[in-house]
Amino acid sequence: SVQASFDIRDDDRRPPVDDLLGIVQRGLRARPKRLPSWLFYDERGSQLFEAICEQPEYYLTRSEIALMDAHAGDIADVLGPDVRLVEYGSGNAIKTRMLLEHLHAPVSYVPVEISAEPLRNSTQALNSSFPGVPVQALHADFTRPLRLPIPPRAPRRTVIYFPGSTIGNFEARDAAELLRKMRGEMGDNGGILIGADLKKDTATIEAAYNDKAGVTSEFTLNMLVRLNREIGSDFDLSSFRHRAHYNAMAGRIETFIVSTRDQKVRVGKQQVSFTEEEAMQVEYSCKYSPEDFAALAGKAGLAVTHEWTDPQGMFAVYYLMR
Ligand code: AVI
Repeated sequence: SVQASFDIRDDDRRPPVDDLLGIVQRGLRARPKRLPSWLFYDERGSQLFEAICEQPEYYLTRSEIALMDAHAGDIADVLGPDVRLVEYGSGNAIKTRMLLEHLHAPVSYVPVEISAEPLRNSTQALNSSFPGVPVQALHADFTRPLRLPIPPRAPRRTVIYFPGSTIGNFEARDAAELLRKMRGEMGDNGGILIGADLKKDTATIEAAYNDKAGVTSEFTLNMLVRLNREIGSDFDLSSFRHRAHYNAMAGRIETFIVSTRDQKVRVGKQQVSFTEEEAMQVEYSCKYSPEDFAALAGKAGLAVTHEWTDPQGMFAVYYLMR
C-alpha cells in the first residue's frame, strides 16, 4: 500500500511584514496614492476572495475550471511522467486536484504559500485525496527566491504551476521578473503552467470586478479594515468606496479606493489628507491576448510551447519552456 506523507517546511528567510506602517506611509506619500494589492489577503480578505470566485459575474475561476475539465488529460500528457509540481500559492486547490488526477506518476507536490493556515489545510486535504503523492509544503513568499525541498526521488522535470491569472496582479516589469525567477527554479528541462485571463469586451470584464452582490467592493475596502487593525490607522469605512474600471489601452482592470469626501486620516504619527473623489490605486488585473502573453514570456527568456482555452474562450492556460 502507498504511504501518505507530507511535511510543511518554514522558509526561515521569509521576511516578516514588520514594516507594514512604513510600507503604507510610503504608498500614501506617492502621487497618486497607492497601496500594494497583497495587502488584500489577510484572513478575511482570503475568504472574500473565495466568495468572489463564486459570484456569477466573476467568470475567471469557472472558466479555468472548465478549461481543466476539458484539457487536464492533454496537459498532463504534455508535462509527461515523473513531474515535481511546484504550485505558487495554494488557495482553493480545485484546479490542482484536476491536474494531479491526470499526472503520470508525479514525484511530489510542493505548494508554496505565505499564509500558514490555508497552507496547512490544503496540504492535509490533498494528502488524504492523493496518498500516493508526497506533499512537501513550503511556507514562503513565492515572489522571493525559494529553497525547494529535496524531492523524494529524482524528477524528470520540475513544473511550476501558477493558476488563477495571479500573474496579472503584477505590473509588467514585475511579472517578467517573477517569470524569470521561476525559470531559474524550474531548471533547464523544467516548465511553467500558468493561467492568464484573456482580453475581451469591456462590459464582461468590468462586471467581473463590480459584482452585484458587492463582494468585490467589500474585498477592496477590507484592506482599510486590515490597516485600521494592524497599524492602528483610523480610515472611516463609510467615506471610502470601491471603483474598478477597465483601461482598454493598458489592457487591465484598475481598482481604486475612492474618498467620498475631503478628510484626514491618521496613519501612525502622520495625518494624511484625501480630497473628495481622490482615488488611491490598489490593484491591477492585467488581461492578455495570446500574443501579449507570448511577448511577456519572451521578456523572461521563455517560449509558449502549448496553449489551451476553455470552451467559451474566456481564459487561457499556457505552458512555457526555455
Ligand atoms: C487573485 N487575482 C487573480 C484576482 C484578480 O482577478 O485579479 C484578485 C481579484 N481582485 C478583485 N477580484 C478578484
